[in-house]
Amino acid sequence: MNRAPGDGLSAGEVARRLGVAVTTLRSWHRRYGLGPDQHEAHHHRRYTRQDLSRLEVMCRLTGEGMPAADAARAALTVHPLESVERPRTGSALSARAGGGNTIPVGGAGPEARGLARAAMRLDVATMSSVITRMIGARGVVHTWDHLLRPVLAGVGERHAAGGGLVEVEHLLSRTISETFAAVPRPAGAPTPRTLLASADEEQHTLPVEALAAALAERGHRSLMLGARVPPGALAAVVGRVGPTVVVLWSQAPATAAAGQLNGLRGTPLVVAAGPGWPRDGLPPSAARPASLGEALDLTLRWLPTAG
Ligand code: B12
Repeated sequence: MNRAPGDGLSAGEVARRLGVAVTTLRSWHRRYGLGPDQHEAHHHRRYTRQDLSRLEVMCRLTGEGMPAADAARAALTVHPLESVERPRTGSALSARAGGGNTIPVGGAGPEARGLARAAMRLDVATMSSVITRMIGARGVVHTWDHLLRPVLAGVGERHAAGGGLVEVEHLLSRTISETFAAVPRPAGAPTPRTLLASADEEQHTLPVEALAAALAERGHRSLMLGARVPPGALAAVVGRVGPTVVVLWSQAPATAAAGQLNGLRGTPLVVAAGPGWPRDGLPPSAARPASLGEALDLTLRWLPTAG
C-alpha cells in the first residue's frame, strides 16, 4: 500500500499494515483508547500517522510479551492522545487483548505468547529481538525449551488442526535459524570435532541448529551440514574430517532409515537425535538423547575442554 497516512487510513488498511486483525484494532480502541484520534460524526474513522505510531508501539510491546494493558499505557505515554479524552482505566484496562487468531503455547511464559503474536503478524523484527534477548539472558538451551519449542509445537498443532499458517511456520523457522546463526562462534577454535546433520530427505533442521548454537556458547565450533544429507555424502564428510561426534537428526519415521548410521561406525560418539528414530533396530552404540540439554551434555563429554 503506497498511500501515506496523511489523509488517514481505514481500520482495514491499518490492520493490514500492522498485521493484526481488524477485530484486534477495535478491541484495542474499545479497551485502551488506542483508536483514531480524530473522529467526525457520521464518518468512518480514519487513522492518522500519530494513531499509527501509537499502534506500532502497542504491537511491538505486546509482541515482546508485555501484557496488552501495560503496552497500551506505554503507547499512550510515548504518543499521547491530543484531542480525544483519554479513555477508561481500571478493570477495562486489565482485560487482555483478543484477536482470536492465536498460536497455542500451553503454559509457556509471556515471551512465548509475545513471540507467537509476533509470528502471527509476520513481524520479523520483534520475533528476532524476543529470541535474541532471551538467548542473551538465559542461554540457548533455556530459550529452546521455554520459548521456541512451545511456539513451534503450537504452530504444528494449529497447522495439523486446520492446515494453513505455512507462511508463519516458514518465517518463524527462518528467524530462529538466523538468530541461532548469530550466536558468536568461538574465534580461533580448532577444527570442529562435531558434525551435525539432518537425515536423508529430512527438512527439519532447527534442533541441530539449536545444538550448534549451544555448543558455540560453550566455546565449541561444529560443522553443520544442514537439511537432507544423503548417507553417501555424510560418510564422505566423516571420512575426510574424522569427527569425534556425529549428530544425525530425524524428525519423522519417514527419514529414519537405520542404515544411514552404518557409515558412521568408526566415529567415537554417534547420536541418533529426534523423535523419528525407531526405538529398536539402531546400532546399540548410538546414543538417544531425550532433549537438547541431554544432547549437549553427551556431546560435551567427548570434546576437549574449551579454553
Ligand atoms: C518448523 C517445522 C517445519 C519447517 C522446518 C524448518 C527447519 N529449518 O527446521 C518446514 C516448513 C521445512 C517443515 C516441513 C515439513 N514438515 Co514440519 N514442522 C515444523 C514444526 C512446526 C517444528 C519442527 C521442530 O523444529 N520441532 C522441534 C521440537 C519443537 O519438537 P520435538 O520434536 O517435539 O523436539 C523434542 C524431542 O525431539 C527432544 N530431543 C531429543 N533429542 C534431541 C536432540 C536435540 C539436539 C534437540 C534440540 C532435541 C532433542 O527434545 C525436543 C524438545 O527440545 C513441527 C511441529 C512440531 N511439533 O515439532 C512440524 C512437523 C514436525 N512437520 C510435520 C510435517 C508433516 C512436515 C512436512 C512433511 C510437511 C509437508 N507436507 O511438506 C515437511 C517435512 C518434509 C521432510 N521430508 O522433512 C509434522 C510431522 C508429523 C510426523 N511425525 O510425521 C509436524 C509434527 C507438524 C504436524 N503436527 O503435522 N516443517
